[in-house]
Amino acid sequence: MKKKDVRLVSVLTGMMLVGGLFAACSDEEKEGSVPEPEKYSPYITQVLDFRPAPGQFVNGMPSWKEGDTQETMNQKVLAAIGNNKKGMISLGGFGGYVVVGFDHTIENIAGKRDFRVLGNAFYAEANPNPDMTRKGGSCEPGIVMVAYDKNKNGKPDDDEWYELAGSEYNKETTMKDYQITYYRPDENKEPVIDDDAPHIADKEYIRWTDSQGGEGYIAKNVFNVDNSYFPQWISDPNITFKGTLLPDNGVNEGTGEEEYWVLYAYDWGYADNVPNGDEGSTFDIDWAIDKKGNRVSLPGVDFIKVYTGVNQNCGWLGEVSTEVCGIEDLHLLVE
Ligand SMILES: [Ca+2]
Ligand SMILES: [Ca+2]
Ligand SMILES: [Ca+2]
Repeated sequence: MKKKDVRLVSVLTGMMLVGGLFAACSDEEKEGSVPEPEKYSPYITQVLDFRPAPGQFVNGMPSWKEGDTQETMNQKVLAAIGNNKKGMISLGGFGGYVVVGFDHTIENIAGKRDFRVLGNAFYAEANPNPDMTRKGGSCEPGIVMVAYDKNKNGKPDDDEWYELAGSEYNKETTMKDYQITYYRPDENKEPVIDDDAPHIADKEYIRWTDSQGGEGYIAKNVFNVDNSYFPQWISDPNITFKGTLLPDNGVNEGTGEEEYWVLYAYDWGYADNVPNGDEGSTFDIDWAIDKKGNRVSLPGVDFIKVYTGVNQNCGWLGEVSTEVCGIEDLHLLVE
């Protein structure tokens, strides 16, 4: 009962939000003749970098074509998720990231959430595990980092980045300064089939090693066999990512031979972790912490980075990969 109530409330809240947005749009249209244009855009206006980790939707969202470079891929990402387009990009496995910017500084207003990160997370209607109280479905949490352009050079410098510490930040199950390296695959190699996993086309497709002495593979699944899972505009033989590693959030709740993956949401503070209408998709710049874990007080942010925070392969679903559909400055949107 309680769980249903909570869900109902969140659905209603979502509907109210959507309703509010529509109302705002029509109000603006009505006032079209009044010369009071918005000074700044509430949406992403620039994409500075896009470096997904290997994954089944890499080279597809956005689509890579022969001749594309980092610069043209950045433009494609902007065309997809910038300026309120609400398309979608996939960041691939752990560490894969996008860095975006705005035409103004998103203000940090005290006591208020400041921006929303749109993803494609949703809650499952059913769960074979009747005892589960956590919300889950397709939740693929990404870490959010922010940069305030303190030296006003129009760029996010290394010492200007801060992580937003979400609900898992201080837990022992979360690993700081985790590092992973993915190795470019030989696309013509003999696939390694798993007789017990009919949905896997190559279980040893893209190898990775990590800073903990671990190793594994991004598997190729039968649903996405035609595209390479390794970002094709990057010519390096391997790519390395570093960041905060969240614990695995996918659980196979299936009984018997049937796989039934539920990807659970974390409590708060992650991208692509809860549905876009939920308050949990909004962020407070006051959650920023420095590399030592100390709170920092930022007047606002000029750049935002989102990266996949989990390194997990979920059977036929494939790797957990954060998707991003847009970012909104909440203070510039009419409430
Ligand atoms: Ca704030
Ligand atoms: Ca700067
Ligand atoms: Ca997702």
